[in-house]
Amino acid sequence: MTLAIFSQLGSGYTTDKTFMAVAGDGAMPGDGDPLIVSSPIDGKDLTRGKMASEQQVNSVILQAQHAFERLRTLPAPVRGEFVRRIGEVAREHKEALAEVISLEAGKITQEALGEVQEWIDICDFATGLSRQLYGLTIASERPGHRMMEQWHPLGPLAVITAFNFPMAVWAWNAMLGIVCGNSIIWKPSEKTPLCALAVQAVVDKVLDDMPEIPRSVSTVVIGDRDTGKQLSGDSRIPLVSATGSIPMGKKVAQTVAARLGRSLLELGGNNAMILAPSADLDLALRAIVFSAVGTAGQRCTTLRRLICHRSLADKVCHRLVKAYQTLPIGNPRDAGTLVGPLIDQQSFNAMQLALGEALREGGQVLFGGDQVLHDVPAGGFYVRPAIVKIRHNADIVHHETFAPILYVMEYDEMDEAIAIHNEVPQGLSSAIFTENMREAERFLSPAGSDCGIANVNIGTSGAEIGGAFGGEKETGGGRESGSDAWKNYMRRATNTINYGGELPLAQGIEFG
Ligand code: UN1
Repeated sequence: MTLAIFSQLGSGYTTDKTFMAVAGDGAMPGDGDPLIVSSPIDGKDLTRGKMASEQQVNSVILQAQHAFERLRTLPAPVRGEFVRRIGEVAREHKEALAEVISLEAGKITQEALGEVQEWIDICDFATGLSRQLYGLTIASERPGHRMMEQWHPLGPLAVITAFNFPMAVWAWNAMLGIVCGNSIIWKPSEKTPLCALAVQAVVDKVLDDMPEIPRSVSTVVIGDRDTGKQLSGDSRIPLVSATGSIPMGKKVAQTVAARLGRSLLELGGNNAMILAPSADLDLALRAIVFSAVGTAGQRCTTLRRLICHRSLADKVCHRLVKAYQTLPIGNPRDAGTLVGPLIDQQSFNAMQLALGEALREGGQVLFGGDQVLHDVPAGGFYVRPAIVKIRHNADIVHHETFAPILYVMEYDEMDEAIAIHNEVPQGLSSAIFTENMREAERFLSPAGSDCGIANVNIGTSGAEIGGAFGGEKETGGGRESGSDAWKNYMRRATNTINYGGELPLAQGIEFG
């Protein structure tokens, strides 16, 4: 199918029939296994072709290595200018880029536009950062000596991304990674290759105007888990940044660790909100609905557990059910729709299995969970988001199901709420709604939420790019995007310089 973004940018990465499996420098159709890509909106094919073969991926790595050798010597602000211009082109084509996200990932238009905005924002952030890759100077214990640290580029980076943020997560990694002097090899989810190709078309457009940047600065390879495994196992790639499920992350981590490489992992969440008796319920309700049903429950930051004070539970459940009853579910491209489709049938099946499991474990479905078959495009998997009242320690509650299921559980004391909050293996995002300053501070304290993101009076999803994004425990420990996450993409060199005429040894050692 013909998408506006490719014609607007004059890119040949897709035709009516097929797609390129290597995009960027040396673009070519794939030699590997076949791939059919369909839209979650109506199940219709968007494109089909072949994925990149092992050999093709190998030559991409080689090219990325050469590009890195050039990039690392370019001044960081020049790399920043490149990224700034990528942001400009993304701005110009925001609607057309969002259209690809809606078609391929099923996001409603507002959220698809928001995702492109997240990419644009990180370009701005990274551009500023390109003049702020600071190291420290350190007081030396030796006379006539100076110590300092420098941050140097790392090498070609592999970026493995998931279907649910098919542009922004690449951008967090690549915009920072490039400013830090690295080349990027991107393996997007095989469910969203067109998003990656559209992004590459934007990069190409800027490359045409900036011959000083090596063309293999960022390359897309369309592949499946075998490509992921190949990239993870290749010691020419010092860092593999992977976003996706916990089982996928464990595989990547083990393969990368076996060669003592670095991995940056952003895996599953099982995000909770504590709703305290003093909470502003009108605000909380809005936050719950956006966090729990936004992106049809397919964000790693989606609200999955509501830990509600017993005194509020009935009222909150009642109001939530009312709100869920009016949610517009349907074609994500229609104005007004708030809940689009699940990504595919597998995802629908996983949701049904989880709901069955919840019932077996004594849960009570207060609303939804069923498939929506009327007033939605045929061929897609549309569901009514579910609200399930269940005990906090039911097994299913401790698993991430990538679908809109909100488990509601009750607590009596704040100690108990925090214990329930922290008892799951994942540790990405968290929130408390309270007007009580002590409770809020306690939630944010070392003895409070054990997550990488902890919020007060806002929901669990929809983080800004300026903060470091990521989480603890099985979420993988990585931090991407804002704050000092850039340090992940660089290597630190400690330098000691002797400007004196003596050679004093550290620790006062006399030698000879
Ligand atoms: C993800 O789901 O992988 O905080 C990322 C958020 C978004 C990013 C989610 N800014 O919900």
